[in-house]
Amino acid sequence: MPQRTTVGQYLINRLLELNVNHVFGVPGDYVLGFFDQMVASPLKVIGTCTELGAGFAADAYARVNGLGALCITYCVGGFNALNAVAGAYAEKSPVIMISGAPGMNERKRPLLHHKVGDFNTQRLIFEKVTVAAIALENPATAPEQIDEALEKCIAQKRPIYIELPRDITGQPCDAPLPWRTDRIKSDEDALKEAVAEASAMLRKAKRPVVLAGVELHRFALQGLLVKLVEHSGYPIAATLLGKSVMRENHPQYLGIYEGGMGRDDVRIRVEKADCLLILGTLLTDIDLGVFTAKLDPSKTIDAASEHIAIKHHQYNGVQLKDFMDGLLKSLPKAKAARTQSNGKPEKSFQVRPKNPATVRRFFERMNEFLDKDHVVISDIGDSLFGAADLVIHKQTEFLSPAFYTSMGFAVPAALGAQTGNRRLRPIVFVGDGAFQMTGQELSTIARNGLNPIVFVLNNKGYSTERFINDGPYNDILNWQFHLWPQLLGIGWGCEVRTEGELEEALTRANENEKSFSIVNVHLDPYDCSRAMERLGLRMGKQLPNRKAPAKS
Ligand SMILES: Cc1ncc(C[n+]2csc(CCOP(=O)(O)OP(=O)(O)O)c2C)c(N)n1
Ligand SMILES: [Mg+2]
Repeated sequence: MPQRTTVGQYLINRLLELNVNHVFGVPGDYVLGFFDQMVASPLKVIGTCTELGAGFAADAYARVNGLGALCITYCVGGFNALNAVAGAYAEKSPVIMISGAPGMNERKRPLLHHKVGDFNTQRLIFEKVTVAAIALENPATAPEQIDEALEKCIAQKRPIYIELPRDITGQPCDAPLPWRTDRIKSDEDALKEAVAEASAMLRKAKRPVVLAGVELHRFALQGLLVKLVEHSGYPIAATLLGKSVMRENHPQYLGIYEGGMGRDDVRIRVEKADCLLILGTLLTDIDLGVFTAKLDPSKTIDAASEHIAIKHHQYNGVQLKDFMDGLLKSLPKAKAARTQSNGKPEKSFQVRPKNPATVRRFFERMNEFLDKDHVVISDIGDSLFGAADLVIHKQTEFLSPAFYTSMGFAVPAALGAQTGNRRLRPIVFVGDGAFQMTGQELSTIARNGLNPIVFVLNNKGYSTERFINDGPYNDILNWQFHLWPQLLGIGWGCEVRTEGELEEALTRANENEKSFSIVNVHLDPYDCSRAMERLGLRMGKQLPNRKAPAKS
């Protein structure tokens, strides 16, 4: 006879077995029973201010830890988290979303609170942004449904949705057997042919370059990437979404390639390559510098988890890892790898204490401030564009929603990333607009004794949009961001207007290891990063120079 457990307990056991030790979320009556089961287990429940915050936190936890989870109530909670789950889907982050639901035995009454449409509405909506959306309506089949969904989440690195009616969570079912990880195998013939074609192209090339993307991180292939690059001696660039997939002070590393938005030296090396080996990228419009990139498919090998294309030939059924392993075996070992300049400033930063803080000088200074124990988390806007030129010292230590580009990711992501790895100290770059969306998760950060340093790049509004189309709709209230510690009763904050004040803030924030620090960096609304300026220039746009909005 198989051992017995309950449906909720089965799910909890699987989470723990898969190294998900924390679940972010907000309770509600449809999910309280499952919250009680989680609290009684070794899982730690991290209550957030909003479900959106829980979603971003679970996404960042997944990026750092391999898998992440959130648990929320029906519809009012679920739809609050939808944007974060959609972002995780777009950017391939394996998030497990668990939602409570009305009990099966109460569904005869149609007008139950939180319900919208019929009892399938929430699941059907999540079907579009997950690789499996299941409702555990029958305890007998629940174990199999859970395992199938988890397998898809792990294999495709995309979110899944699990709906748990409140009267099912305590119902008996079979206990889990130990988790089996059967890796999907490549089609041998297709693999052989793909490796042979790619290897012949690369051997002939005089100026080959590797372009690495985010999937190498998601599928834990960074080690293999380093081996391949060091073996072949090829120079390597990364996409913005894949930033830090390889440590950026590696001698073969060129920098971030992002078409016309990126540094010219990197752009020229990538676009002038006579064979470009693209590995694990999504090649989004942002990665392609808003389509200013000029990549020639006839010189390109594009290998990712869902496709392999060599020039115009498509190969099906080839796993990215097997393809990279095959290349490693078939390419000759380089005599010596050429050392690249990776954009790290040679001169050390000279502080000009009285000068007003600017975006460019801020990020130049940050380049020196960053340490190997930091995880850099950028929200979108100039926080992301400016951070693109930072040099990240270790792997996997730059998180941002660089494709889906939802504002509000960074502060909750700091919660998720540091919960996933307590040894990492998050350095958060967030715009004043993005902070106003989810900054209240500082409260959850404070409650959990975390110590990120949050830099609010306060340019008094939606500057990215000012560069596209300016108008009064881009002005927002100038919050006193540095006063959050007073509101919460924990933390340390200050204002920065000059380079001298920034120095002082960096020292104090660094020393404040016990709680979060928040630095309100005042910037001119029309000041911008090099990337934003490069993009403007390449797109032939005149950068706006409107007068600053009235002080509020
Ligand atoms: C959730 C969400 N809403 C709206 C947008 C559209 N949008 C893109 S950039 C931007 C302004 C960002 O402002 P801020 O966070 O202050 O950064 P800045 O551009 O000023 O550096 C907006 C509103 C978005 N990307 N995400
Ligand atoms: Mg702003």
